[in-house]
Amino acid sequence: MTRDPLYLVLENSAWVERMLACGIKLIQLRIKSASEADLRREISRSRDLCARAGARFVVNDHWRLAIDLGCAHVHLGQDDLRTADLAAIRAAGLGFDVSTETEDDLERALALGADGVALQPIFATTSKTFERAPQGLARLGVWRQRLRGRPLIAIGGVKLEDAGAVFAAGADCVAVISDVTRAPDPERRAKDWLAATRGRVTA
Ligand code: TZP
Ligand code: MG
Repeated sequence: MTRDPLYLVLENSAWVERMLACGIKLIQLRIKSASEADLRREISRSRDLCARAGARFVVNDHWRLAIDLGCAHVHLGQDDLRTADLAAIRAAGLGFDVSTETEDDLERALALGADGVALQPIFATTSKTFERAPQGLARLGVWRQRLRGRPLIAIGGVKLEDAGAVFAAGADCVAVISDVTRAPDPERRAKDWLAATRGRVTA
């Protein structure tokens, strides 16, 4: 899929609606704990909101529901890869991105033909727990070389003030949670991100 350089990772459809209203064009719905009924409702609603706004919509983790609900793209972690049926995902016409931390993860993502690869976490973050130290910017350059033209997503601890350096280090796309959703004025921050990233050419 064509990437927008700015990728917001959001925890419910209310956030999706708010951020679409700001002009965000690439959104991941990341719900870690909910009943199947709630998941179905949130995924369907977010899918429809994104479609109406002309935004790309990515479902984190829940690849079976993403297939069932006619979504176009999923994001899978290394744990998800242990159980995900990639043939079924492909057969249903979905694309998939994969999270990576190590060289082994990267090799796996490449071997599986991931459509995009996320490197995590670039900087320290409180939005997700990691055992390893943050990757740092130089590691993005290593991933860039190995991925060739495949899209590279930078995620974890990235603030608007870092965006230029993160793109310069090789990222095509920056995925963000807290710098927008925990900003004093999330709408203002989303718009500032859009202004800073508009016009970037991405993979
Ligand atoms: N996956 C890797 S790092 C991360 C996720 C969901 C957290 C990103 O959140 P923040 O607040 O932008 O660091
Ligand atoms: Mg996952």
